[in-house]
Amino acid sequence: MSVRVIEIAARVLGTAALAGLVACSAAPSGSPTANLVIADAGATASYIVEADSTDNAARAVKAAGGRVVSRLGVIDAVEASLTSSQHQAVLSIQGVKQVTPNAPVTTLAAASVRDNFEIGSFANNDGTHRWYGDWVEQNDNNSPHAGKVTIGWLERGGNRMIIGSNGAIYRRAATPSSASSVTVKFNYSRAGLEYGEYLAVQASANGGSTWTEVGRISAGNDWGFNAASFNITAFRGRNTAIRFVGSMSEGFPNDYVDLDDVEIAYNTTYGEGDPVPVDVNAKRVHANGIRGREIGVAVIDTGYWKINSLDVDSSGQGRVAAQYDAVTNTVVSNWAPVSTDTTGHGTHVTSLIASSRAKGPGEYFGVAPDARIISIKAFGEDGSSNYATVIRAIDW
Ligand SMILES: [Ca+2]
Ligand SMILES: [Ca+2]
Ligand SMILES: [Ca+2]
Repeated sequence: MSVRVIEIAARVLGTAALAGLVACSAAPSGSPTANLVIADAGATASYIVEADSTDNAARAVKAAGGRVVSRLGVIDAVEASLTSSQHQAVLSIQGVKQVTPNAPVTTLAAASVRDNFEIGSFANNDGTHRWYGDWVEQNDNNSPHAGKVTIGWLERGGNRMIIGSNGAIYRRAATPSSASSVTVKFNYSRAGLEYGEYLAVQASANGGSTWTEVGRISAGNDWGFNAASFNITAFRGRNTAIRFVGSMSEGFPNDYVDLDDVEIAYNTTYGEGDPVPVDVNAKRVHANGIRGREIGVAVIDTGYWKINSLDVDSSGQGRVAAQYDAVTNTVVSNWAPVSTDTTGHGTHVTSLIASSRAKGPGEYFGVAPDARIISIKAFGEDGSSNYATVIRAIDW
């Protein structure tokens, strides 16, 4: 079974470029005529016509008087130029399964990593995506329950992060290198901050090797919380990090800043089903009950992006067994998927292999919708790596 799946995966990977092309240009719709506006009955528009085979799709287009522009073998379809009446005629031809307007689409979706500090832990995840690692204290005792930095400590009000004196804390998150906007947002409340005392807000594009101040919470006293946000788009990418650094003469209970609902918000082109919103056409494999169950597939590429159709198998069970970052030689997660791929190639390949998005009863977009995924990141933003990293990836 594993050999068959791998063979099919290899065949599919050879057509990845085509699938990507279709993915970027097609907007599948449940109703074939949805989104269709043609003012002039004689005007033509571009469609993707899917049938039970590419030949039959081409025959249907010709029978309706339309023009076949290109063949899309991987999805048993053709790209076609059709008038409104030809479009209607194609829909009525037996064997035609779906006619989709070939319109450009944008799949930008809002996403975030976030911590509401409801639990006294460095590891909380309250956003749509998981942070890349836990909060890390500096100048303190590495405890969320005591010291200059505390999280969710009930004696201090609970459900918030509190920073006093010269306490500092940072956390990393992978943000898409293609994101048009990345923002750090939080609520804050100050106590005892006189002139010259402040909390610095910093960002890093290299995981915390170097920091840049992007904002500052300066002197004041607050009865409630205020909202703050700072643009950190310049620090986007797989190694984005934020840090809060105290500069106060004393700690709690004299000088401190309460922080709550700390969030890095960004937009992503990874919507549900992306980056492979087309069927790889492994229906004969699926019809035989072969879905990759009990098989682990290791993908050595640019990493993983959290998408429901990858996070879970066809029965909704978690199946991302492990993530390893060979570039930094760290285990990123076990059974708790984290976004690490900020370019998309690794996620695209993983989707071709394993997407559990349902096409129809017993049919799935990916080849092996029930396979376990082991995602190994061995290539950086620009697709480059080195011998040692790739060997480390294979070895792991
Ligand atoms: Ca502490
Ligand atoms: Ca809270
Ligand atoms: Ca003070």
